[in-house]
Amino acid sequence: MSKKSFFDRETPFEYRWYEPGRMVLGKTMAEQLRFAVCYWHSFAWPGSDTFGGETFMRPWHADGGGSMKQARQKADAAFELFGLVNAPFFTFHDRDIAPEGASLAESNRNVRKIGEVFEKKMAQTGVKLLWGTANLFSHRRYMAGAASNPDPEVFAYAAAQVKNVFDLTHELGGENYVLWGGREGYETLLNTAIGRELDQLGRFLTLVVEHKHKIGFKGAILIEPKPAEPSKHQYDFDVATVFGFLQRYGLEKEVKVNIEQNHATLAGHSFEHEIALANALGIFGSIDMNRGDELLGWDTDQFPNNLPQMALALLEIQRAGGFTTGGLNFDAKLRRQSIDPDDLVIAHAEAMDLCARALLVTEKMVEDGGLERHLRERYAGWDGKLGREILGGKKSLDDLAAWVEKKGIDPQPRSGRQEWLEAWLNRWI
Ligand code: XUL
Ligand code: CO
Repeated sequence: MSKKSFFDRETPFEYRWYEPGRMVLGKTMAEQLRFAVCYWHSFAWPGSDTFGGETFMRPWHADGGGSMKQARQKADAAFELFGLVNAPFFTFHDRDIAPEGASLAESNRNVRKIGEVFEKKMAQTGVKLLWGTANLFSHRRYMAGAASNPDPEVFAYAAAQVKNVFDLTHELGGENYVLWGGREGYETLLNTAIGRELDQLGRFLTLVVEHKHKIGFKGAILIEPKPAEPSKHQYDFDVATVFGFLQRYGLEKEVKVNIEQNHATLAGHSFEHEIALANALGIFGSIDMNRGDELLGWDTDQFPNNLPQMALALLEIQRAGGFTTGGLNFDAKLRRQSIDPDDLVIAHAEAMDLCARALLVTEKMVEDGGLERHLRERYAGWDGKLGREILGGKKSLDDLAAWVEKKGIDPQPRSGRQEWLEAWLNRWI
C-alpha cells in the first residue's frame, strides 16, 4: 500500500506549525502574527502581465467583469478563502471590491454597497479588517499622480475618493488606513516640479490626518514606502525618506509605515533593515509579507518562502515590541500558471504555516538572549560615564580634546564577531 504523500492531491492540507492558540513570547500565535489576506492580487487580478491577458478565468471576471453582481460573487469567494485558511484579517483597495461607476458618486455608492456586504460577512465569520486603502493609480486621471498631480482638480478628486474609503474603513472597524504612493513620483524632471509636488503630498497627508481626528478613527495611518514602480522615482522611496518627509510636514507623530519586503529590497535594503529603522525612528506600523525574486529587478509579489529571512524580519518585529494595530498582510500573488482554485488556498496556508515556523525560530532566538547580550556588551561604554556625558550634551569638542590628551587614551579595536553571530543565528533555523 502506498503511503500518502504531500503530492497526493487528495491529502488534506494541514497546518504543521500554525496553532493559532499556542502561546509564543507572551501572546498567542494568532495575536503575534495577525495574518491578513489581500483582496487585490487574490481576487481582483486575473493573471495578466504586460505580455498576456487573463489566465485564472475566475467567474467574476467573465465578460470583462465589472458588474455589481460579480463584485458580490467575488466577496463570497473572498470570505470563503478567509475561512478555509483561518485568516483573521483582510485588506482591500476601493477599486478591488467594487467597479468604477460613471461618476465618483456612483463609484462611491458601489464601494458602500459592497461595504454593507462586508459588514454582514464580517459579523457572520469574525474576520476583521486590517486596513483599507484607495486605488489612486489605475485610472488614467491619475497617470500624473493623485496628490502630486499638476492639476489641483485631480488632488480634489483623490481627496474625495480617500474620504469615502477612509470612512468605510472606520465604519468596518478597520485597524489601520494605508496610503501607498501609487503614481506619486515622476518619470522625468523635464516636466516635474519636485518642490511643489512634495508640498502637495504633505498637504494631502495632513488632510487625511485631520480627517482621522474628525471622525475619531483610533487606528493608525500608514504610508507604504516603495522606491520605484510604477514611477521611475517614487517620493516614498524607503523608510528613511518617509521619515524625513513626515518630519518636514510635522506628521512624524501621526503617521507610521507599512513595510513591504520586496519594496525594501528594491530600495537596496534588507526587509529587517527597514523594520529596524522604522522601530528606531518610532514609526513601525505593519508589514506586507511577500518576497521578490533575487534575479528580477521588479516587484514580483511572491508568497514568502525563505525561512531565515522571515525569522530575521519577525525578530525585528519582536524588538519593536510586536504588532499593535499592524499585522502581517500577504500582498502576494500566485504565479500566473497557478490556475487551480486550490493553488490560492495552498499559497496562503503554506505562507501562514511558514510564518508560524519562523515565529518559533524567533522565539528561540529571543529566549536564548544571545544577541541582546552581545549588543549590550558591544555598546557598554555608552552606558558608562563617558558615553552618558557625551550623549547628555555635557562635553564640548574642547572638553573631549582635553580629556583624550589628559588620559592619553588609545582605543583598541574589538572584533565585530559577524561569523560567530551568523553561526548563532543558524543554530535556531
Ligand atoms: C504596490 C503595493 C500596494 C499596496 C497597497 O506595490 O504594495 O498593493 O500594498 O496599495
Ligand atoms: Co504592498
